[in-house]
Amino acid sequence: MPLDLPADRAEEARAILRANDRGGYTVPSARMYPFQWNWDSPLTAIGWATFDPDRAWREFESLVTGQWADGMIPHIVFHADSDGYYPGPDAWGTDHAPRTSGISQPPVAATCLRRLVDGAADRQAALARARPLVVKLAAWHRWWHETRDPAGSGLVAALHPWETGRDNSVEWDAPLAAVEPRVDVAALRKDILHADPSERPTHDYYNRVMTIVELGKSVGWNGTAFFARSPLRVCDLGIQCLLLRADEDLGVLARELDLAPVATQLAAWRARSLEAMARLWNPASGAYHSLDLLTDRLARSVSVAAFLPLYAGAASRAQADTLAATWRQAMTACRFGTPSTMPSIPGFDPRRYWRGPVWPFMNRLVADGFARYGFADIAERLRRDTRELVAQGGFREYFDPFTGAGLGGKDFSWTAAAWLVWAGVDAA
Ligand code: 9WN
Repeated sequence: MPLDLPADRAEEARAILRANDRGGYTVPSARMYPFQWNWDSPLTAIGWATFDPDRAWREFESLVTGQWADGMIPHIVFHADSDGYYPGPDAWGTDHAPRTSGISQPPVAATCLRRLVDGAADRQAALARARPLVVKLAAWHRWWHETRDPAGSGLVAALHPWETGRDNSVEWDAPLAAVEPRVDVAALRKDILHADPSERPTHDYYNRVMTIVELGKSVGWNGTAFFARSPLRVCDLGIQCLLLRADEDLGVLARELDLAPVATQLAAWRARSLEAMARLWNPASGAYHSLDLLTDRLARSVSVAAFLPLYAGAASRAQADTLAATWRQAMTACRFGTPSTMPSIPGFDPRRYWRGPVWPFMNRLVADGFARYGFADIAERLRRDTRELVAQGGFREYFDPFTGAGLGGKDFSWTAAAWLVWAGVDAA
């Protein structure tokens, strides 16, 4: 049955991107997140590309101005001052112009860049514009594969829950329990002024994650020292899979640009990471999991990242079938897919940040993965669910998987982009 959609949703989505534009970069949400975020930015750029391709390119070009000498592209670039967010630049205490945070975020940029090139009217001009970006993104991928995997195990490490982008996921409860809080930042928080506290992490969580920031600061944000000393070191299934996919996509661009050594290096990293994926599979749960690299324990939680091995092309046929069954099982409890944590997991909460709610942009990635393995029905179900969520709840940050209620920030950039490139587009 066709949905009864307001005719102007696409125009509303474009208006959100324009309103969140700060001149070359897009803030995720005007009041709540007033800077440029690493993984929001390319996922938003592909939305810009549907009506203003030049603006899409500038989104990438502004993001890489935050790149550090060691290759890292930080999770926030503070291009301009704003007092609406904590932790701001002073709390991070990094030494870079423009000012940045000290950690990274999931590497989706190369995949989005490939999409931009593939959609360009003039491919040769697009490749020429992509060249400096490809070189910079390859340096960032090197940072993941070397600084964050010094032993060359094929599993890259996140040192802070915010690096995973699924900041408050149940997956990080056990690793964070081992981080002794050494600061009290409750009075400094601004997120709970913009969103209902019951939809946000606890004070105890903030004290622990800011303790990790203090540790990073104490070692001068030196990548090697931070890796060695961080009290939290996890292989996040999300980063691992998004990097696998991004290595593949960056490799395609590098080959076309005659950057043969870069392409060869990317293929070698990808092969090593693919092989290491076996360590993340648990046949008993029928899913992949994140791994605590300090204790060598797989997370018990099954999160939305469990389906990203499909997006990465890392699952076998049999594993893909098992993952489809796992997804269908979770959906017997939910009206809207995909919950960020499966409802059967202790700690699941349908309204709290990354512990249950649905993120529209994440649905697009999961749907892409299922489609890649031939599950067109799941992909289409996800598109329709996302369409309905946004149609009835607006361009919110996240949604309750039971009721569909819109939660978190409003007028969200990557939700608008997911509409423009996917959820609001009629199926072929
Ligand atoms: C910390 C901007 C970001 C997203 C993350 C999401 C949330 C920040 C926060 O907002 O994280 O990076 O302060 O909660 O969890 O995925 O990139 O939209």
